Amino acid sequence: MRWWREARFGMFIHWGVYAVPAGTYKGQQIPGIGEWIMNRAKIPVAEYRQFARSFNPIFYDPDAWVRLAKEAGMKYIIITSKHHDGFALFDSKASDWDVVDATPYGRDLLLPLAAACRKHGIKLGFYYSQAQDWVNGGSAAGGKWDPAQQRDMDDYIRNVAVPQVREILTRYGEFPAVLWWDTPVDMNRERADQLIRLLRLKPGIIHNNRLGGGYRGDTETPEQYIPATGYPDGRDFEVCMTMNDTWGYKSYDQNWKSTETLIRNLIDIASKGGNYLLNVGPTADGRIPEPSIQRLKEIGAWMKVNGEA
Ligand code: FUL
Repeated sequence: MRWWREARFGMFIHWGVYAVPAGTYKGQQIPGIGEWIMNRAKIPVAEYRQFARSFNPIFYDPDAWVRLAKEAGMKYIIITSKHHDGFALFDSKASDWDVVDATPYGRDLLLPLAAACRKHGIKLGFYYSQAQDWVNGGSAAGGKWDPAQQRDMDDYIRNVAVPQVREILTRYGEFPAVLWWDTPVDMNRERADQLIRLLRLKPGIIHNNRLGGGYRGDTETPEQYIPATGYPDGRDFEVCMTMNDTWGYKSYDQNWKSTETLIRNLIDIASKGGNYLLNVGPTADGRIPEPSIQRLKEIGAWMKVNGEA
């Protein structure tokens, strides 16, 4: 845990096909977090898949993203290799619902990010939604809404989640340094065991407390709030937080926290021994929203004066 404890500050990246509708479906602004739009608006699988045709991140500049993080004083990046909508940012052999098979862009998005992180000395971790998968037959919070989702969950775990986690653990050199599980809906010991076993492929990998099946993982993950104190037994913790009110890009969410608030949060969390994982939600054409860039640059300027060299 040494590098992670010293890191204190990381960048969360929520990026996927949900950046195409960007919060609006059939002319309606859908309430809630943007990456949940498929679930919130009950969009049928076939229809949601069509969004991938417009996912074409031609402005994607992973080197610039990593420099932005580094200049803000961040020491690591966690990116959504696959979120609840099941869309993989890598070339998966276990599903055609990925950036290579389903989008005009057609290239693995994680490979150049791993290369940029390596070059700049930033650690890279992967978020992977192991339980919820609304396209490949995983679980769905609140129930399923399309007959196309009726695949058996054990079949999904065995034939999608397990091979995909193996893929992301073995293709990116020394990365991922972190496996960030999420929302253990319908996870049990047997399902979790199949996934945890794979972590042997990456000795020293850090994983969080969201796998399910009774596993506690290495880190606590308070979401959108800062705990009043540190955790009992000195459990490591990482506060994840949005800069506005969504993780995945929403075109009309302009409820940005001030830079001052973000810096105070970082200080508060660090004073309690935790890490701050601050989110950006890039657009479907591959840009980090300007208000996020501005804030990260301002944090960087503060870091230069007040941070560790
Ligand atoms: C939650 C997810 O459901 C959100 O979409 C987001 O990824 C957040 C960090 O974790 O539980």
